[in-house]
Amino acid sequence: MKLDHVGIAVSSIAETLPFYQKTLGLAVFHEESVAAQNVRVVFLKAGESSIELLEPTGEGAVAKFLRERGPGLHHVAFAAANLRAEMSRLAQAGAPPLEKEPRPGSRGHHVCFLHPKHAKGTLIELVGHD
Ligand code: CMX
Repeated sequence: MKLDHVGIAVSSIAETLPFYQKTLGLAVFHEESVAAQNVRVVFLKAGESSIELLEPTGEGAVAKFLRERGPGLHHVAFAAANLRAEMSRLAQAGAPPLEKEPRPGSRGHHVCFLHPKHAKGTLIELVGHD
């Protein structure tokens, strides 16, 4: 599986962007609010992959993460050519996704997540590129 993006939880995208844009020299190519997840996200191009900054807009996974663990690495996302097939394969391999069905994510893709307890301590996202 190819790395799709790395998700970083931040309290404020506005306060974080100058570091990624000016200090690291990355360019923003997508911005979106994901209402179902209560987050606003910004994607920056990093070679063939990208960095996703996630800022909470209300209560949810990212707000809780920031409260309990502070800003930083939130998830690692891989591109899946056939998301449903990959979800079945992972469930059979002892790493069942949190979702029974792919759910809508950002940039128009369907996604699923693997709980950190099934992924050696890191939240993993699969992004469907079917
Ligand atoms: N990375 C690593 N560990 C994490 C974590 C993360 N992002 N989020 C929570 N944890 C750890 C907690 O620190 C805690 O660890 P300990 O048990 O050692 O204390 C444990 O996981 C808690 O797990 P939990 O009680 O099952 O549940 P939480 O309420 O903390 O939720 C999770 C965790 C992964 C189930 C939830 O965050 C989730 O459903 N995530 C998927 C959706 C998501 O993250 N959406 C935001 C991104 C949307 C986008 O990219 O568009």
